[in-house]
Amino acid sequence: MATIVMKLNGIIYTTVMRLPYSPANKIRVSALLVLILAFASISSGENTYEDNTSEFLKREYSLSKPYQGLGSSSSSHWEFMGNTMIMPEHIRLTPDLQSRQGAVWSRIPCYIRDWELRVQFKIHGEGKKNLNGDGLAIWLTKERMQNGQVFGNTNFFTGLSVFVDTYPNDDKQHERTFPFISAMVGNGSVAYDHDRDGRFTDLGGCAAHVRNVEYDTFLLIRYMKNRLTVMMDIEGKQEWKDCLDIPGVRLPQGYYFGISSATGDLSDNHDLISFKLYELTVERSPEEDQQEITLPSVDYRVDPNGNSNNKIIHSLHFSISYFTEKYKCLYLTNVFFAQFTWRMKEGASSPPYFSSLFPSLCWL
Ligand SMILES: *[C@@H]1O[C@H](CO)[C@@H](O)[C@H](O)[C@H]1NC(C)=O
Ligand SMILES: *[C@@H]1O[C@H](CO)[C@@H](O)[C@H](O)[C@H]1NC(C)=O
Ligand SMILES: [Ca+2]
Repeated sequence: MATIVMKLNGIIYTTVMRLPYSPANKIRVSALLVLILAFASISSGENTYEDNTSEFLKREYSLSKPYQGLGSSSSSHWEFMGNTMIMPEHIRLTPDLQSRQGAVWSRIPCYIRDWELRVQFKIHGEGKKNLNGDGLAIWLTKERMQNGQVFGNTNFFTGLSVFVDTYPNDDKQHERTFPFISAMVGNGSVAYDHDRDGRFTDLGGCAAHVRNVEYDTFLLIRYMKNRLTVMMDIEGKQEWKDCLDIPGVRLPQGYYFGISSATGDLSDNHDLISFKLYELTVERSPEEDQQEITLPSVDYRVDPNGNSNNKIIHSLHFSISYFTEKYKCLYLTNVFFAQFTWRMKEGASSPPYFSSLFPSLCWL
């Protein structure tokens, strides 16, 4: 791919040299450059994950039909609590009744550094849209088997959670459509604010139409090289759609996986169908291997009150810097983005060929 890009760049270079300056020529050159960028991102998108990553299902951290590893004996890998009911086809965390809570928790602390979790779940009930609640949460935390106000788990938790929030508690804000998937990293001293749907502490998220749908709904959570990615397959198309992608998420080892759910005045059936953890094998440098993390944290969090333009710029920045990191031109891209951000702030429209030039140069 790099050679193709190099060749294309060569063609452009000669074309630019030969063509007399005119607006039409300028457009042609811009179009070519945009094409190169498209090429570059397609190939890098494949490479980042497929190249040197192999995955293995870890049975001790997984749960699937007929849920044999789940029980109260200490030899079982999973434990359940609250109103949880184990059925042949699913684990019902809560029935479609008011004020119920249920959860299942792994008994084994997890020391896998890079992993991917695929959860199949089903949320369904009698209530009309927005007259149902509250949703479910997937956890990797220091605490386990506790009751509480955060989707059936304790508040001030320490670790990672991914919420599938089906009820808009904070109805003053209309910028979110529910159900809404979001993620949070807690360090034990930060509260999840249920009345505000956690928007002051979340790392972002996406709307996800997962309730009362006839097809299977899946969530994918990947934690690889301190990068948290959440994707979903909820439209019956057997393909993952992006929801959230955050670098610089630091999680300690030895935490517990779990999934919990709660209903309040409003309710739903919250069913877990399968929970599958895959270990990802990732190459690391010796320095990366030595990093010891003691408290969960996130290097960078987008300000929820910031305007959406900034959010787009930041997520663009992160994806591009991730791709280019591999090719050692992070610095160039950062300079370019500083300029780009500045231009956007000033209200100037950035010429498209300019924005595509830098990332494609990085590929040479
Ligand atoms: C993948 O990793 C293996 C060792 O883990 C190494 O020998 C191989 O060269 C790597 N392949 C690529 C394409 O980086
Ligand atoms: C926990 O996170 C909050 C918010 O990011 C921060 O203000 C606080 O200092 C952190 N606590 C510790 C013990 O690091
Ligand atoms: Ca809510």
